[in-house]
Amino acid sequence: MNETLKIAVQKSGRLYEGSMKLLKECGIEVSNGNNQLRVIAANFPVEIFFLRDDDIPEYVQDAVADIGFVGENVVKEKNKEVDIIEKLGFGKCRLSIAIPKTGVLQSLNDLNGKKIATSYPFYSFLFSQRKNIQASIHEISGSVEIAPRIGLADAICDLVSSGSTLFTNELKEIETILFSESILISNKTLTAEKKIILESLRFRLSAVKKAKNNKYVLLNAPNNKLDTIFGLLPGMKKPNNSAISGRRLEFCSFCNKRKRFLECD
Ligand code: PRT
Ligand code: ZN
Repeated sequence: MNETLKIAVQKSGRLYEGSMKLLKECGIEVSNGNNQLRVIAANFPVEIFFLRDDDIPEYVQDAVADIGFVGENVVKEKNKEVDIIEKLGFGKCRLSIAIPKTGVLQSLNDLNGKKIATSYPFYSFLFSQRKNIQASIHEISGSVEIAPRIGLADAICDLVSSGSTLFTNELKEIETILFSESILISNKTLTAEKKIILESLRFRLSAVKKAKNNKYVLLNAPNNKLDTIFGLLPGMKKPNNSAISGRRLEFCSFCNKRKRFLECD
């Protein structure tokens, strides 16, 4: 039987573009999913399911999808039975505790007996237990940053990336409880055939990662300077050195096309 690997990605939102770009960089051709729940790749045995990010861990746990691209923050909060495979390098942010810039609260210890508003109640609770803070956790689904100003809570626990939302709302970060980025998660009981497809996808992902960390530098230089240049370039291996001495290319000054090789003087 020819199986396909079902990949869950965010339908719209901050992770959608990064997920689709990564699939494209892996050479997987899919249409962009506008108003579709599911698309099948043209050239690789995968199908993409477009879902709300909050639902992805559960769908992967329940094998509605085999794997998913989702924020580590969501995976930690939902606490489902999935395997965390690898980090994907986009959607970076941090989950932090923040308090009003001016006010009586100064540090984590001042949160005892206080209210923390968050969309991450499970992870915030775990953190407060670990730090032995007796705070009450108040779950809200959006606009967490306004909670202290409207008197709903004394502090917040929310995602931060640039920090401008906190700044605009006169809040300051006092503790980061999780550094997060998009990760690849997998169902725990993939068939042997699906595991092979996943391995092949992971091979492509690692090639994309390697390519992002490397640059291809092409330069012409005099022979007597090559050792100095090799010493300066932090390449993976010694750069390739092709001799071009004795010949040079001539380009047409009108169309810029290569005309011929000339012998150097
Ligand atoms: O509709 P759906 O449920 O799928 O999407 P969503 O609205 O729940 O999620 P979305 O698209 O906002 O975020 C998806 C994922 O992006 C999150 O789960 C994180 O993994 C990641 N991510 C990265 C962020 C941010 N950066 C981020 N800055 N998610 C949210 N924010 C918000 C944050 O909540 C706060 O309101 O941006 C604001 C802070 O940003 P700065 O730049 O002002 O600090
Ligand atoms: Zn969501």
